[in-house]
Amino acid sequence: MRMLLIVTVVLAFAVSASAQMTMEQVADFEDGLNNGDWGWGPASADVVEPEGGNPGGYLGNAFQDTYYPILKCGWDAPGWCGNLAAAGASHISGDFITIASSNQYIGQYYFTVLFRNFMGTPNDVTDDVYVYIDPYEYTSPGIDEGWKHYDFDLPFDFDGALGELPAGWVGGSYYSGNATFPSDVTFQDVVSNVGRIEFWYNHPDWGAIFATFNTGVDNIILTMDSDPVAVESSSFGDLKAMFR
Ligand SMILES: [Ca+2]
Ligand SMILES: [Ca+2]
Repeated sequence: MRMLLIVTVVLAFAVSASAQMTMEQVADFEDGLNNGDWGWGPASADVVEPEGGNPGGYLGNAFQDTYYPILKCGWDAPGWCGNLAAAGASHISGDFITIASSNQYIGQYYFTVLFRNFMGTPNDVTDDVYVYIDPYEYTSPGIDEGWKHYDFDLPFDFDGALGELPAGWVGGSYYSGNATFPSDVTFQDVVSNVGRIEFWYNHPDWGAIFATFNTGVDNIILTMDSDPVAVESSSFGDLKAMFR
């Protein structure tokens, strides 16, 4: 009995110690909640369904007429955006499903996660800078493939020079192109000022045919050391403007 008590105390300590080391931001779409304000758009078609997820509730959108789905969190979504480097973000994962699509080849398209710095102007894409994981390693969930799990490591402690990216990462901007990271920006400039996280069902540098999509997502989990500190998303753009 005494041994059992000791074991219980040690276990309780171990659990509380590990809980202090990492934290997770979770969107599991239970109880009708959408933590992070995720959606594909149009917003009216983004629906938290109570059943059919992996498990339980999930976010679905059965009315997408587009080239390919892109799931986005809300602008500067609390807990998901801001200074993800300082927060020690190390991992993001999620479960995705393609319930139906008129593009039967969607499962052969590449899949990736993209982190965007709005440079202070969410309504103007021409100054945005972004980085994403080399999409050639992952393909999108195909029709009838069911729930597909994705798991991405985030090397957000990478401290590179201007224009430099960690191995396996690609960057882009409006003017340099979707697969050319600008030479006047660092990786840290982007990951320390994330305004939106986006999951792409295609290589960001590729076109696609126009099609219909019915998609779902569940269990988006961002692993960090601490909550991200919200940053004034205009700060980097303003600073830069001062030196132009
Ligand atoms: Ca769920
Ligand atoms: Ca912008």
